[in-house]
Amino acid sequence: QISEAEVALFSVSSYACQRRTTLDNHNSNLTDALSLLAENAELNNEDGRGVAFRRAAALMKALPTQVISMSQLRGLPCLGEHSLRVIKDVLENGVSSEVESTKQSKRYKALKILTGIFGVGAKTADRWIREGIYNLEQLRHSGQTLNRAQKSGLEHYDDLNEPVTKAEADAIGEIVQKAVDSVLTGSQVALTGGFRRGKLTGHDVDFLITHPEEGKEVGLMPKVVAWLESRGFLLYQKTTRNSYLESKDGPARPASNMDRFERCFSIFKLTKGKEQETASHKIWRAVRVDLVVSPISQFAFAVLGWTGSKLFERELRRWAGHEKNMSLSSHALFDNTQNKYLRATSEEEIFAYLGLEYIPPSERNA
Ligand code: 8DG
Ligand code: MN
Ligand code: MN
Repeated sequence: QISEAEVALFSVSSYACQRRTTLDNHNSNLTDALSLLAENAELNNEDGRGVAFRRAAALMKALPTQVISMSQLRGLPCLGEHSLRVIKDVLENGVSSEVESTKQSKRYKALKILTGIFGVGAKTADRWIREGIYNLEQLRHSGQTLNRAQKSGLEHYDDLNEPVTKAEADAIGEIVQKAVDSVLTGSQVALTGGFRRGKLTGHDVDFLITHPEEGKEVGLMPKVVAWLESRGFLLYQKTTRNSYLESKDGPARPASNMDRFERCFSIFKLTKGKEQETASHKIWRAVRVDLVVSPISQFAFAVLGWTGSKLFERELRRWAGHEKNMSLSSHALFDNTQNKYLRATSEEEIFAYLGLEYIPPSERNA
């Protein structure tokens, strides 16, 4: 038994963007439980609950040591009544009964399977479940009309649910660099998303493309896609054009958290190395890849916005709005007090404008 005096107390900032969150997590038993409940809330379109559990999980990820007693959590932010109940259950019983029953539930299992299909979100999955569809077999025989993304997602289901390795991300990076070099010399490709934060695996690979001369990047995406397509690298792609200039709600205040860059959601056909060849003798695998093109003037904001984690980004925007009266997006930072845009050419400058200590990508794993 540990006495009160021996218990280490933590002091942690309340915004995830004020904290350094590396990949080594001393409380994965607790964060796994909270993350599962967050995921379940999101799958049920309960966004408020989802964010509350995400914030609680992120706080636990940032703690420097393993939590062994509830008393250590006194005074910590971000832990609501419900999250504390889950944590207490895990500390006392090794598991959370709510997590266990969620995992076992027919609805959660079906939501996981169905949203595991690229192109299927929580709303579609819910509709299918209400029609009695709980798995891929039932979906295939249901006669449901699938869109192009969903058809492709179903076709490559196993590959797309297999984590992407860093080696695969690098191999795809080389292909993307080659495509970009071929269509516009001087273009730059940056790896963003989880791999930029140092993750060893991911659900996709995210790239940001720009050109040092403003305006040269216009129309780049269709050319890159055509290059990749003609060489058989794409199993699926959907390009959406840049809608930033036409937007009426102001560049730093997009109508949703979707940005307006020219972007391409794709599925790459990646040829496997000899060592990765499997018993199936399939010599390639499908990999989800996101490509985004940004003008150089917005590049720092785009890199910051696409590096994640999702919660870190959400917290940055909340910090900007609530604490600084600024609006941050992947395009720009607007100061509502001075009524002007704040220009930046690096992530460091953006953190400085926000009055935050610079947090490198490897410490944004909130
Ligand atoms: P993972 O793929 O390994 O699972 O993790 P990740 O790389 O962190 O997640 P992601 O889903 O690929 O998202 C990467 C970052 O991109 C994340 O910070 C959120 C951001 N992002 C989207 N969609 C959009 C969008 O439409 N606009 C902006 N600005 N950012 C987006 O995923
Ligand atoms: Mn990613
Ligand atoms: Mn992505």
